Amino acid sequence: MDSKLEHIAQVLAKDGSKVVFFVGAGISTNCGIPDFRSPKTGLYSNLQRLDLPFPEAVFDIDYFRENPKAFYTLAEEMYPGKYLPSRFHYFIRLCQEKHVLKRCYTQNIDTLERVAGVKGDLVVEAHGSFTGNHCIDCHAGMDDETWKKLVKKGGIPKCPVCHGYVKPDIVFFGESLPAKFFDLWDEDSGDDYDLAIVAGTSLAVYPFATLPAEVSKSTTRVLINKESCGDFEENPRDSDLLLMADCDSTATKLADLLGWSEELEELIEAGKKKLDVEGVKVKETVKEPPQTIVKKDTKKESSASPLQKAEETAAGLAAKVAEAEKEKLPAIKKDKEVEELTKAIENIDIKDGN
Ligand code: CNA
Repeated sequence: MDSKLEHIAQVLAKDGSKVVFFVGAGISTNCGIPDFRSPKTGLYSNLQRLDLPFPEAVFDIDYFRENPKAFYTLAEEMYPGKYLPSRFHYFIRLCQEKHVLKRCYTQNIDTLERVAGVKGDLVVEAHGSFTGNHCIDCHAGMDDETWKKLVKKGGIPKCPVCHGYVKPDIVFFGESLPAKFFDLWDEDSGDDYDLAIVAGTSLAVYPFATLPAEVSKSTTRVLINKESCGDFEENPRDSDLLLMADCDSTATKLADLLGWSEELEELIEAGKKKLDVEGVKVKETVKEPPQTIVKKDTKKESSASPLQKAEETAAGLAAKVAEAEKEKLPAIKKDKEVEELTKAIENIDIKDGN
């Protein structure tokens, strides 16, 4: 058995251990929700149908003010209630049950940590979530049911008070992160965690991406991701543990090592029963998926299509760079984004939008 996994399991099994998670879209891809930046499958590779000037525009507040339609199309597809948590979400929950979970910082807006049963005070949704909607002008609230009904009909929810657009409380590029994020990180960052588990994120969006760099030197940092990224690449520590692997298969292996497998399965089964959701797009949670190691240079080699819309692509990139230059997207690490976009463009697989 992998000695890194054994080390992680030993820490998790210890009484009084303290673990913090920093997670991103990669922990929800097995639920059927695409991430942003995975080549071919990521949202940014499949947004041609929304006719955007650059991929991030769909989550950009300035673009949204002028062209809200693209976001609402995507929001209808991504709205919570259609997806079940992944094995990894339930593993986080199990850490809570074992009293080792101190906090889970998530960039995800899908609320699947909560759906898996992680308590609200232990989850920090750094980029907000679909729980709540507000007018972008006067900030009046709108209840979820009304908002959903309007969007489902293909409409654009407008504020009954001032007629501004009403959007869910997810943080767009150009907007501030919730106060809860800053307040809790102020509190948590001084803590000596035993483990900081970073999973399913490219660590490309700031300020979230700085969190792993800010944990104390005595904390063992773990990266569970299909590729290396962020501070793990730029400022690696001797004690870092890199697992270039699927999140769910790693959860399965850790649960096996810890003797938690039965409880993990029970949580997953109970979750499925409880969430009797119409039209759930569940990819059966993986039991033994391959340990996919995606090396950066091999991604480039895969299926570059000659059918790309070169003009659109070039225009998109140029617009993206111009936007970044103007600091309109402060949260994005520019060079990395452009590099990722270039790769995504090489791998575009035009889908029919269903
Ligand atoms: P990202 O930039 O798309 O990166 C995802 C990372 O996860 C990549 O490095 C992938 O290689 C990796 N990955 C994908 N699937 C797996 C897997 N099964 N196992 C291990 N690794 C995997 O996404 P980030 O979260 O880093 O970017 C932050 C953005 C994404 C936030 O603003 C989110 O709001 C936004 N986002 C959220 C969701 C969601 O809520 N589910 C979906 C799409 C985007």
